[in-house]
Amino acid sequence: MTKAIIYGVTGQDGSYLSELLLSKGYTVYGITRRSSGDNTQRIAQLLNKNRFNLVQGDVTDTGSIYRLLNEVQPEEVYNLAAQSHVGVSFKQPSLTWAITAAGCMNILEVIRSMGNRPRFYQASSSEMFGDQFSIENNTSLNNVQPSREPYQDENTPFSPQSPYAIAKCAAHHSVRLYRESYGLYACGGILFNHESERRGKEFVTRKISSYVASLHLATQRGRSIPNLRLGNLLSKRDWGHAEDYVEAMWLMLQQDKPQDYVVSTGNTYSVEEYLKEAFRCINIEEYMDFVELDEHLIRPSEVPYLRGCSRKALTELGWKPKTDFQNLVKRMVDHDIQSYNRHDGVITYS
Ligand code: NDP
Ligand code: GDR
Repeated sequence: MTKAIIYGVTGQDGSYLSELLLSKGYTVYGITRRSSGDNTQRIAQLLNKNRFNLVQGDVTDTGSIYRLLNEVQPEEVYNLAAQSHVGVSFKQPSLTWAITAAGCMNILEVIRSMGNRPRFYQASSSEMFGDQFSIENNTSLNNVQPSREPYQDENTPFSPQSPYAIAKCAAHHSVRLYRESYGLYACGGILFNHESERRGKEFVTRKISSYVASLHLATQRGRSIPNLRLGNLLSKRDWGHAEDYVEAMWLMLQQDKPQDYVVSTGNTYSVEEYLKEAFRCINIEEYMDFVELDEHLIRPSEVPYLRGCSRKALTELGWKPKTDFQNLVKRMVDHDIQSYNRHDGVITYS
């Protein structure tokens, strides 16, 4: 039976990846850091499954990584642990570095020291591209449609624009270095934004979908609620669904040769377009009547445009996204409306 360790199991991706690996017959060791409160809402449905084990650990603590990996002797290790909020990384840069950059190095070092080395997946990010993009005539992103729009792929240079992105670049380069210097089977999945019904509420898509749900409920009850405060509405993101993206993580570790891959939909939309689409789900066209721009939510530096080209993942991994933008927004808004209705104003992750 294949054993996998997942750092970051309590997060959005950790929960979907656990479900995927369990469905493939794996035994999963999900690592959670010590918390004074319950941080297992996204994996509540897995806690009493036979092949799922929740174990305490932390990527900043190398000794615990060493003991755990040597005790479990897994075939695969997925590092999804991070301080993953770009805005927060400007306020807590050292913590972001310790978890997001050094945490990856800590795991790599332990794997390097092992006799039976597990395969390693690192959650790299499109944020590493920053303000860089490539242009090429007649590019076919995801081999779906011809296009002349700028895009990012495995050959686009990195130009990180936040402490978070700097930390992710350091981790990504560490993965490459350990692969090339020590022969580790280690891959960096350069994933573009992926969202879901389990997305953290502080990320813009979930912030909007949960607001729209609460507005819908309030209107039905004849009440009003304060406006939604947002920062930059102009930035463009390539948004997919997390459930599709964890499959690409797994596929990367099943190849003959370890490599890095871009994972994306190939389509880009502005934050304002997401906003518009979300309000459309509750039949409101005049969405700006409910929005206030808050300059405190504007970041010191922004990533203006992300649109990934996943041709390599498509041709080599056979991976393809299944959920398009309109479907993603609808799924998130519908889920939040149902969740508000069921739990009387409380939003859930399942
Ligand atoms: P989340 O923020 O939802 O999850 C992050 C996870 O890391 C949580 O389980 C968190 O635990 C855990 N964690 C934080 N600090 C530590 C630590 N010191 N030791 C162990 N675990 C820790 O992120 P996502 O699921 O959205 O993303 C997964 C990974 O993919 C992250 O590394 C993220 O940076 C990266 N990524 C995400 C993208 C996206 O669009 N979602 C795109 C590209 C990359 P706790 O629950 O206790 O906070
Ligand atoms: P991002 O996601 O920074 O792309 O990082 P986020 O949802 O935080 O921001 C997307 C864009 O929306 C703008 N924005 C706001 N963002 C937030 N969070 N809150 C707001 O109120 C708001 N208003 C406008 C932002 O400025 C930005 O342009 C995500 C994370 O999951 C990372 O971990 C991951 O690596 C990248 O995606 C790919």
